[in-house]
Amino acid sequence: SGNRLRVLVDMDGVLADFEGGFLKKYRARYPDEPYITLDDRRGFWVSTQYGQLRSDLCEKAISIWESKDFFIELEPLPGGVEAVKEMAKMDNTDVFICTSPIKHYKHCPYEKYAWVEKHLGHDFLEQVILTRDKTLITGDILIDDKPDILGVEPKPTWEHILFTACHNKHLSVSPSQRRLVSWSDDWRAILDSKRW
Ligand code: UMP
Repeated sequence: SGNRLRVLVDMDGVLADFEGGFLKKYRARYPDEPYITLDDRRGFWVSTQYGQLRSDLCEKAISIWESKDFFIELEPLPGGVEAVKEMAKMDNTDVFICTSPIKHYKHCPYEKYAWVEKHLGHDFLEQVILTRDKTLITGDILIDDKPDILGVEPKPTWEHILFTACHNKHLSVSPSQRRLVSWSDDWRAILDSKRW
């Protein structure tokens, strides 16, 4: 493992369409309530923006992803599953899925494993890391759509590659922050830039 590349890949917003799945189920459950189009999404926290729209919509939003079958029914984002499978087959490359479960644990952790099994296969369950603190996980690269990834470790080992999502596309990030615009973007070059 000494000179192998370790890639950590986030799940919601990177492999699984959390935002699209949320909006579809929110509109079905609350057809008479206002909503935020994906084009108007700003900020990582859906619940915060819905709470700003009207205070009671914060808990209505939360009720959607706390429901049974929310996480398992998320559609894969274009090219993500294929990219992860290809990465995993590359020489000297280890891929882990690094995802934060919600604290309402009745369905989410189970369904995250079930999603990986369904889309990447049973053997890929070996690669799943559930953690609320990604700064504790050692890796060379973390591909994640959350702009600020903080935790108890002030100097994480990984370079955060910001995966573009509806909520972060307008953000001007620091010049040193690299982005992956989609899975059609050149993720292979980003991996190669970290090899030695
Ligand atoms: N999540 C919330 N509130 C929101 C948006 C997302 O709790 O407003 C949850 C969904 C995911 C987790 O389980 O946060 C995000 O995890 P990562 O993508 O950071 O792994």
